[in-house]
Amino acid sequence: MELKIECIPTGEIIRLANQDGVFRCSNCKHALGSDGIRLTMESALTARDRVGVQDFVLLENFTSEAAFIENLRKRFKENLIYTYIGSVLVSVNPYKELEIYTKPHMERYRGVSFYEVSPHLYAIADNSYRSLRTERKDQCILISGESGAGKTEATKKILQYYAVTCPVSDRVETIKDRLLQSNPILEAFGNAKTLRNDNSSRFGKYMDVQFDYKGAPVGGHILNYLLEKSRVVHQNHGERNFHIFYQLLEGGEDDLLRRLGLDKNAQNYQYLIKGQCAKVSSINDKNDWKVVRKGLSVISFNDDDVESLLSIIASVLHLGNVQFATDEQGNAQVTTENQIKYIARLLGVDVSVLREALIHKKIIAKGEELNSPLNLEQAAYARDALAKAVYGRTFSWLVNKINRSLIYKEGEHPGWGSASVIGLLDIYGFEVFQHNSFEQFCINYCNEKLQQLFIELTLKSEQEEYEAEGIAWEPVQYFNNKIICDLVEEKHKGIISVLDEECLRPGGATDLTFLEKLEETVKNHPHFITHKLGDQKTRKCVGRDEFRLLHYAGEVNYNVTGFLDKNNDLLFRNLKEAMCNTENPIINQCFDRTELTDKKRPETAVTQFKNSLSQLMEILVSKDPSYIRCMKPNDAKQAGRFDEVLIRHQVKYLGLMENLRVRRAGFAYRRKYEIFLQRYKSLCPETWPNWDGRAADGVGMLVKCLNYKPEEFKMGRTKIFIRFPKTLFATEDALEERKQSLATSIQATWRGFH
Ligand code: AD9
Ligand code: MG
Repeated sequence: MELKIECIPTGEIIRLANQDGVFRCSNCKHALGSDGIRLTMESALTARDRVGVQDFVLLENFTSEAAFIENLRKRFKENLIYTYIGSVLVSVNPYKELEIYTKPHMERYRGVSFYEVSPHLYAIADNSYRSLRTERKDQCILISGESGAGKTEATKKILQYYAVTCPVSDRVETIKDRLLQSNPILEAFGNAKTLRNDNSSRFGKYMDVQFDYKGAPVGGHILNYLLEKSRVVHQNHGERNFHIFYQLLEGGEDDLLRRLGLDKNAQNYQYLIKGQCAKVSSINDKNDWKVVRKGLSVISFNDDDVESLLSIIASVLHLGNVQFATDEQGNAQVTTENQIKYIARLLGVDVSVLREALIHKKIIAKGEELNSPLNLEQAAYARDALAKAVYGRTFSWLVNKINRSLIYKEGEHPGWGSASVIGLLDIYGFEVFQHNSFEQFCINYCNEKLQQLFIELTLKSEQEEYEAEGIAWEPVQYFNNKIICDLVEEKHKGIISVLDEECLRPGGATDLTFLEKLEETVKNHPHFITHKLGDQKTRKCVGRDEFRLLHYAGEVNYNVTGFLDKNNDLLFRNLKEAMCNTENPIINQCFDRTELTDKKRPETAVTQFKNSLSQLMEILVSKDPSYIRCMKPNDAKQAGRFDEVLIRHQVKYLGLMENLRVRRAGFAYRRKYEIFLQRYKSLCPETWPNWDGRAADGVGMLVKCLNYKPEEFKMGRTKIFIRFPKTLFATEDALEERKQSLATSIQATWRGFH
């Protein structure tokens, strides 16, 4: 005999098994009545006053933002960080380790219907996996939220869930390891401490996990988006460069550091001290270094690969220390010869070629090559451009190398057809700093696109469900942020077009002329403001070298300084030539000779980004999406602090109220007939203990028994739709009473055994 009892506060089902006359929990094996189990009949639905509702659609006052936030707060205080809006998971970063990611937890969610267990990442992960298996349709999980909200952590936890719960074979073990190990490597090279997050992703990542017909993970592929390269040469106060630099200095063996010409003190490297915070209390660079080294070996890096890779990282540090002085003619000369020697050796290029390339610019005039000397400022620019190019291209190379180690070879095993995939999107969140530049512009534009996709797809799927169930759809009003996406990306008229045009314009184009052009082109746009455009009050808040965008997520002032340079992303020709003649095998693959002969101007950074985003959107719409909306509870990265103002802001910009409104447009609650019947069948003599007929008819019986009024519900093709939460709660309370009497009888039985 097995009994199911729900526990507080999670509403999870404990299975009680009768073993030798004693009722024991089938999870922890404790006997009923002992410390391990509290026999309580309170379920998450009935404990709603204390722990809130686990699905926002069950809020009585669903249009009230205050009620929404109160529900989040109640749950957060009880460490219940996950809540649904229908099938969308809302997550609040707890900033502390919770005991909810253990193997038993994973097991609890495996193959279990979405609503039978409390809200969790694993429920989303499992649901996608089951849809993939049963419907054979590719899935994707879109994780969004602002910087520090928990997107990367969520992605990793989902990956771990698949690694633990999916079927295995020998090859799968290796792939699983590689999928998991790719994370710390990419984080080392692509994450950094920012003011918002100590482990902030400075690149976007979309990862496909491929599953074979048995449901085992057999391969993967990563797409990376726009790495914030400027961080290599500059960091704002309180921020760091990419983790790998500090890891190498802290963790690198003496021998290795000697070969790379490095010492352990981060203070000795110009590129590491701009933000004045080399040490971060929450980060253990030494340990992380070990993890990265292990990871590299798992994704089939041999010793030579590692040496080449670290040589590049070291060369960047040396580049930062290269200095120049002017000669009598005012031309730049290298004054740090030692550094140049190291860099040349580490990058496998000729010393004199490198030295000359750093202080000259090759111009081709009337078919003749001229080597024109650079001044101090230009030389420093060339040096930084080289550092960024070398680092940025190495990062892309690394992603490729990981991808090669994750390739799923069709036909490698007999019976394996083409794999189906679950895509995980973890991209930099919306961010606003005191000073926002080109990078924030790109990041926030990307979030704008994702928000648009979210709105379109959730609305669409809601509408489709109504249609599929044969229930009339009532249109909902919502804010569509397409207007802002257009402002940024529209051909000829959008900000990107204007920026590109200024970048191409020969002579005289500066960041400020870009701003002027922008004012001419997009004036009168309701979401665009400068110190000349917009109403009196707002204008004052925008500097002369700034423009303000009214994003769906909030207002951001962008300073145009550096926009042209960053968008052009120029590397002088002689430096490219020097790099093409390298003996470092990685650099060799990063710089291609065709770049030197190609007459076509390379695409600007923002256009490349725009194109890759539009490809990403195509990938995403071709799959069945699930959503995780992450929030951060405070700006201090502290556990237990729920800052209502901050939360309200995120609720607004994540469009959660809008989302809830769409979801609640007609009906608060809907369930498959089978599930509804299973849960409530004990409340009707006709359906209890077993119903032999169609589930829909059983539910028909049940609602008659429960006295549902016609306006309270509708019967769809496969689901019952209930209009008001109070109807459901009344049913739930009835069930509670019924269980209480059942509990009394169990306890009587239990006492009988003692
Ligand atoms: V960014 O846009 O890349 O700057 P993310 O990715 O949204 O940002 P991240 O996942 O890195 O944020 O989370 C930030 C920090 O919050 C982590 O380093 C953890 O310390 C903390 N965190 C996030 N989620 C959890 C969690 N589920 N449990 C415990 C968490 N701590
Ligand atoms: Mg992240």
